[in-house]
Amino acid sequence: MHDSKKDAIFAEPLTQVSDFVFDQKVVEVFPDMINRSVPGYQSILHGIGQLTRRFAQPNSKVYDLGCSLGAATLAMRQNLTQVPDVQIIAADNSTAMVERCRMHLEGYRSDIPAEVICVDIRELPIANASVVTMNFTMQFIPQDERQNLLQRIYAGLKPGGVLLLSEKFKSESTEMNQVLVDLHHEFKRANGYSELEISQKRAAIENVMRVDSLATHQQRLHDVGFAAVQVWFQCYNFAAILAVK
Ligand code: GEK
Repeated sequence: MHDSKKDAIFAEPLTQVSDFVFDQKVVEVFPDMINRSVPGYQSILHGIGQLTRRFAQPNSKVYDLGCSLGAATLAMRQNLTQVPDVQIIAADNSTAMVERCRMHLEGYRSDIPAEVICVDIRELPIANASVVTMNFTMQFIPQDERQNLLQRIYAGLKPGGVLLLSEKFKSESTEMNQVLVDLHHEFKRANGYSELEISQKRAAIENVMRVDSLATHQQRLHDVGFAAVQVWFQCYNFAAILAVK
């Protein structure tokens, strides 16, 4: 399913667990990490491809914000072959990710131009866009800046353009949230992560990844002006939303 080194970053006991960073060590194991940690990751990538095929417009730009190694970029690019004059912009603020992403994209032949930019997506100009993908990136943006970023994405989209937003979320009910969290941890255990790995990863990511409820995401999307907002995938506490301008 994926070809990458096994993630064992949190396999050994650490005296102090530092905040999670997207560095070289993470780049080396990233495909394995995300496939074993995010339920439905491959299905979501497939859906991003399908939705891109449906909503991409001629003479427009397609963005992948927080592209990591370019998995969503590739899924989109494969589905843009019939769209004239389309250009892909992939962005990430981790230099290690961006370097590997460029190498990765070069490994696949395509006539569709794709530029990989090392930038904080809060600073990236967005214009003439028909599809903007944020596949598990919004969760790393400070919560009080999410509305602003969405406003800029909305302003940069053409009429009929879409935002494809995938996120880990929390349930508004404490009880139900615990059910979803437990199911997710069972999923990780079934994929070979130990209790120690699960708990150390959790401690590392706690301060850098803040999750909202699905209702909060949906409300924000409506507030910035999106005409239609639809959850098109959910597995446990992971979901993907389609928002149409
Ligand atoms: C995939 N979309 O495989 N600006 C730019 N990039 C950022 C920022 C920021 N402010 N904050 C975080 N990132 C990918 C997976 S991973 C999801 C996305 C995860 C980047 C960060 O460097 C990392 O590469 C990515 O967002 C999140 O489809 O690891 O859970």
